[in-house]
Amino acid sequence: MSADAQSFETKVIHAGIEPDPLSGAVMTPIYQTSTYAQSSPGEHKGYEYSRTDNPTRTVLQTQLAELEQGTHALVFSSGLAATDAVLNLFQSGDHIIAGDDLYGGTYRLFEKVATYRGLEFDFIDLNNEGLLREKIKSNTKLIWFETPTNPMLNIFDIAKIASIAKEHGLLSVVDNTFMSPFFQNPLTLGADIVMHSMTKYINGHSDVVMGCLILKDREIKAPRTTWRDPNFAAPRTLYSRLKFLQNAVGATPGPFDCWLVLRGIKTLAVRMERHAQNALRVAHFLQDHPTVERVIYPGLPSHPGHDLASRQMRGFGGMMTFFTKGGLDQARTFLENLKLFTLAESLGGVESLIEHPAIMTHASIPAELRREIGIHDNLIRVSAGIENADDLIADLDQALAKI
Ligand code: P1T
Repeated sequence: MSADAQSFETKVIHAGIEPDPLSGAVMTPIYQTSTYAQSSPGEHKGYEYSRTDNPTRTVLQTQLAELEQGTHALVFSSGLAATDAVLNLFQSGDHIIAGDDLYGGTYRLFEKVATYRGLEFDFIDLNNEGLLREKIKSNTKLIWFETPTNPMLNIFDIAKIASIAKEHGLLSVVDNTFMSPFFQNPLTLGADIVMHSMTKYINGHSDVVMGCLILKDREIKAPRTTWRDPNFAAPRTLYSRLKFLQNAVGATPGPFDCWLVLRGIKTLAVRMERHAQNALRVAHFLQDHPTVERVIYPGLPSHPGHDLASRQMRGFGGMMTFFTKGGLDQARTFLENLKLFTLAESLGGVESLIEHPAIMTHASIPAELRREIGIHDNLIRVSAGIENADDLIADLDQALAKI
């Protein structure tokens, strides 16, 4: 059976995984080495130095490419390092259009670091096609977005945005962290690159920080060259350019972390199913609760993006946000009284996490902009874990009663 014909549940166990050629080990070994012996200068078994390549990392990259239906994947030492590799494709004066709701750290990287390097940004509602077309300028190179977005869970139309990008010769990148490849595959909808914070669902156990880029390789236009060495031929395909950057910049994960993710991926399908089941139960409970003002979960028909989400996603995931009645004091009281949910940044682990975006994950977004996006002081974000849903609801119920 070809790998393409296999179902996702089979791929997470088998895709890219072969018994170790040296020993027959069924589980991928941790090649805990920084360097590799050469028999003569330049003669080696395909590995020279672990920043450049490592066999444990290679297996992980092969598997990720298959899960997202891409041809190539590259892993980085965090989601933000993966994002930065994409930014490094561009140079001063280039313009990027980004969705108007992003993880706070991504916004900070764009606004505080990349802007300093001379890149220009517009953050817009990408569902407003007229506005998107209006913002595309002669120096625009990229459209970057999350869907569902963090933390407001807005849904953007991947196929439509990717086709507008193609029309204008722009790259499109989807941060697919909230869905994982189990529920959504942006490459099949026309996106050029999928980015994941693997710190979240892909690893799934809150014990690794890592990111990746997955793509279908193609020729890209070489950017205006600023290389001092006229003999340096900049890699011409998207993958070779990003692979060059992965090694040249060097934000690569170690082999043990790669192995932990390989282990975590094996349960991705069963975890995602349970995350989504629990999230729907919790969303219904919160929606009916008298101290809750509004729940935002793409799986609820009341979500404005529910129909689009039903078309482009295969499930609704484990993330939701809701507004408590009252303000910061009430939200704080609720969060301080939870016993099972852990108050912590991050998401997508087997354990349920909860957080306050305005003070925690999205604090780096200026207060005025936060309010425009909808990140008010009574907004709470929930990452539903895979525990028993009744236990989760009982915990939320007792803490809401304290408000
Ligand atoms: O934390 P890191 O692995 O560098 O990934 C950054 C990142 C990128 N994209 C999305 C959608 C994310 O949610 C994140 C990280 N987010 C959190 C830590 C959080 O609690 O939202």
